[in-house]
Amino acid sequence: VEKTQLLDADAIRRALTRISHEILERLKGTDDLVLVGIKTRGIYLAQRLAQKIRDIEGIDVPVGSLDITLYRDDLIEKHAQPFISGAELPVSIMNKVVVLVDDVLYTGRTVRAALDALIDEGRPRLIQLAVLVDRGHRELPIRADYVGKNVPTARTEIVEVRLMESDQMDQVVIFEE
Ligand code: 3GP
Ligand code: 5GP
Ligand code: MG
Repeated sequence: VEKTQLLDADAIRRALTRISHEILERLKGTDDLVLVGIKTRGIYLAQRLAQKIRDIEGIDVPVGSLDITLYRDDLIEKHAQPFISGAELPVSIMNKVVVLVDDVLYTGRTVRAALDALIDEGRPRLIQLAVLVDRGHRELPIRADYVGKNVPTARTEIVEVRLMESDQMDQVVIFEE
């Protein structure tokens, strides 16, 4: 299949730098901030945002993770039911400001499950969402507060996010199944 590059390593780095500045500007600093990455690549992106915030502000922001599994074997099947299969939160999120981080936002069902999990863990004061790619096709009233790149897609397309931590390179490509 033919793959088209949406973001190269520099573009990913710049998008994450911009998002880290946007987070600091919108939240007026790092007070009560906790970053929570969603399963594999969202966790790596949350860790990178924390590193950038450390570079900019000299402050260590806690990074947690949520493992959300989809009740489906076909990745592009509709009406998937995500469920939380694990959570690691290094600090209490009660009254905290949580920025959820995922690589791709699609139907919004995973984020909805993540919101459930966070609210179960202790009521945060504010929850925001940061994603590297918003590919559209929401099935729930969910939007991202911070977006690396908006990419209009067909449902039949697949966005592949490759990150050094798991894929030996930084790149986002799109292709038709
Ligand atoms: P990631 O979140 O670490 O990138 O769910 C496991 C992996 O499968 C995810 O890993 C994601 O890349 C991919 N994935 C999950 N759901 C979808 C989907 O609806 N479409 C596509 N293209 N990939 C998906
Ligand atoms: P949702 O449909 O719930 O928004 O997305 C389901 C999960 O699969 C999320 O973790 C999301 O990051 C991931 N996902 C959805 N579509 C894609 C895609 O096209 N590419 C990649 N890499 N991940 C996707
Ligand atoms: Mg993801």
